[in-house]
Amino acid sequence: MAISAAIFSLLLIFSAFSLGDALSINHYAKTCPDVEYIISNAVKEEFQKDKTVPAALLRLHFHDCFIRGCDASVLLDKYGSNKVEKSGPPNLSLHAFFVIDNAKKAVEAACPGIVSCADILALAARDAVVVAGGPTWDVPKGRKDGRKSLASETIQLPAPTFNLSQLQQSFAQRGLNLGDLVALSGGHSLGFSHCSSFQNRLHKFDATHDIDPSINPSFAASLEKVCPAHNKVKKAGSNLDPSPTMFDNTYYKLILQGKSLFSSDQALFTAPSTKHLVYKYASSKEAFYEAFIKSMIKMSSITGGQEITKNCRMVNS
Ligand code: HEM
Ligand SMILES: *C1O[C@H](CO)[C@@H](O)[C@H](O)[C@H]1NC(C)=O
Ligand SMILES: *[C@@H]1O[C@H](CO)[C@@H](O)[C@H](O)[C@H]1NC(C)=O
Repeated sequence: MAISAAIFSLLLIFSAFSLGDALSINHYAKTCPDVEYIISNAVKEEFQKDKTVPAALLRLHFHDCFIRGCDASVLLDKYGSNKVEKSGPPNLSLHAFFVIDNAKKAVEAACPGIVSCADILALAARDAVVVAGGPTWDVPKGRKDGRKSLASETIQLPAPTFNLSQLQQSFAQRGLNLGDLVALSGGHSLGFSHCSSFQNRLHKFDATHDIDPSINPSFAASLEKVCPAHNKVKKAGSNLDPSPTMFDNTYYKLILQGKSLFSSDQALFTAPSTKHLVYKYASSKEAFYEAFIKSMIKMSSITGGQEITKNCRMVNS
């Protein structure tokens, strides 16, 4: 009885994995051998012009993977009367879409109809980390692109106001654990945030505090200056890290100092198991990089699509 139950659960595990496309590092070795070189050139070219491109690409890949799997649905433009993910509330930076367009054009010229937009985005996110000074790794490939993108589904993304149990649940729904949460949150080593994403910590935080007591007071005061209670400047905000174009482990050091931006960042410091990892990554860039790579591969292997789209902004007709 116990044995058959064990076999049954093993079967379940195997069938769950084989439902997805099997990804492999050599997926395009024969069909598009230069694909990685072409994409990294496209990323480097844009990075020369705009140092904020890596942050946008990394965030785009994360959002892609968290809604319908890494299927490039985040790249689709409005079709029919649907509002697509792109136009949903957590708005994404436009410049990253052009990088993917350029990469796709160059890839199609070399090997038409072979490489999915989801793979291009996964590779571009890796290249983004590399040009920003972070680690490199081999990206498994073979994703397919999805045909559906709905603005209404962007509410499924974790919110910056989430506490640890909400974050844990959001990640668990995608097969990611608390270790992955801590490592992947290190993506906040890059980029910028608008005031609206951390306003909750500065004004009317809870019944007894106007300002989040876990935030460093002088840091709170400096944020308060750019983001006053009735802030009217839509573009106002703060970098996520004092070195927002450089990928490193500063993010974890900021958490130790109460200088991380979001409640969701500070939340990593609220339970012993995640706190332990924050300390570990703050003191060792190598340990962070090793964990980040492992969790990126895990996150970017959540597949979901069906086709190889010709144009990353439109489903095939
Ligand atoms: C753990 C849950 C997460 C939450 C709640 C979260 C939330 C946010 C928010 C609110 C912003 C700022 C948006 C704005 O106001 O403009 C942001 C930016 C960013 N996030 Fe996250 N994020 C999470 C996880 C991740 C992950 C896993 C990655 C990548 C591995 C990532 C990468 C980024 C990057 C690079 C930016 C900066 C984007 C730019 O400057 O263009 N985030 N995130
Ligand atoms: C960004 O999201 C807001 C809703 O929060 C929406 O009104 C706006 O049109 C979006 N911007 C873009 C460029 O889609
Ligand atoms: C996290 O937030 C949820 C929803 O607001 C709440 O039910 C839960 O008690 C909170 N958990 C902790 C540990 O604060």
